[in-house]
Amino acid sequence: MTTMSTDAGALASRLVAGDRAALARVLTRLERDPAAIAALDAAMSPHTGRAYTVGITGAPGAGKSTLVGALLEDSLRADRRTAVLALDPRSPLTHGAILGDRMRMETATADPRVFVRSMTADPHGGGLSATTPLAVRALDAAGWPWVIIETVGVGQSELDVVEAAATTVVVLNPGWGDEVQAVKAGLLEVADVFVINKADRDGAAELRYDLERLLAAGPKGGWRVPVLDTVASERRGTTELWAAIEAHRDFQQSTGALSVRRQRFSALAVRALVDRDLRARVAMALAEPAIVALVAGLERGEHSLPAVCAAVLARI
Ligand SMILES: Nc1nc2c(ncn2[C@@H]2O[C@H](COP(=O)(O)OP(=O)(O)OP(=O)(O)O)[C@@H](O)[C@H]2O)c(=O)[nH]1
Ligand SMILES: [Mg+2]
Repeated sequence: MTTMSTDAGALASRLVAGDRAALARVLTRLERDPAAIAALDAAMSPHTGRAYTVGITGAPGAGKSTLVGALLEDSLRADRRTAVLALDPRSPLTHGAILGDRMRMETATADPRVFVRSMTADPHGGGLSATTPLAVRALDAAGWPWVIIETVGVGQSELDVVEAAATTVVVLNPGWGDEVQAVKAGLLEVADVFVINKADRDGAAELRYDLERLLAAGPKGGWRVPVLDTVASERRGTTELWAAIEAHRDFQQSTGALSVRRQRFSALAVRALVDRDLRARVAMALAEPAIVALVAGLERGEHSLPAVCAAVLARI
């Protein structure tokens, strides 16, 4: 145990000193080695609190990865050091698309000013994974001033990214009749910036009109949510997107909203790990012979369901 935490401490010091290989190893261990998390995070913790996180979310195929690739190219031009966490869905059906994404973004990453890492999203993770907040903290401790998180999907259950990010960018496309419905169903509240990507296609003006009509209801806590057109595949509109993100950051810094967002991120980080830990303990309790027997008794009408649940809860 002592050697393990010393290892973790040494690895974390290298990460803090800017060693990319150490960062990559830490991210792998955070994902795969739950026993190492405590020592790693403790060593990195004093170096966190400076990174600015940007969430990029939107329906599958909206062009999120292309957009992030374009934002990275802009970062290189502007000397803005930027790290990316790209969340992959776990479904094997989309595996081809995942590899495509990884390759598209990782071509930009030979440059030391950018860093790209893929992570697998949990089925329960709200579009993220239990270790995403830990990974964000690692990138923060490693000194990355900008951390972009690309999530999978954007259903009602994939909105955890909103809690993870200081600025949330929602990517929509023209010509999708249900886009504005989705906005009404909750995206309006979560978007700090709207992007109409694939603005080279028909229907961009109509989508903008619909969005602006919905947004006219009033500025969100004093922030006027901008609607930007982009053609990510041609890197059009991405400089303006960076400008909007920076304007939102400045706005939040000046109003104090940023510290509220940082607290929300911390709460998410705690919840994600506690959730995962509880799920593991419940699974362990359900496998215990005494509990298996109680569950069997439930079938025969020997116990009430709440009584069995109470027995499980008493075990964890
Ligand atoms: N016409 C046009 N096509 C685009 C644009 N941006 C991206 N695409 C294309 O849209 C397709 C999907 O792009 P991705 O960047 O993989 O989309 P994504 O949102 O990351 O997709 P998932 O991660 O699978 O949800 C690709 O074929 C892109 O080349 C754009 O501005 N205009
Ligand atoms: Mg993608």
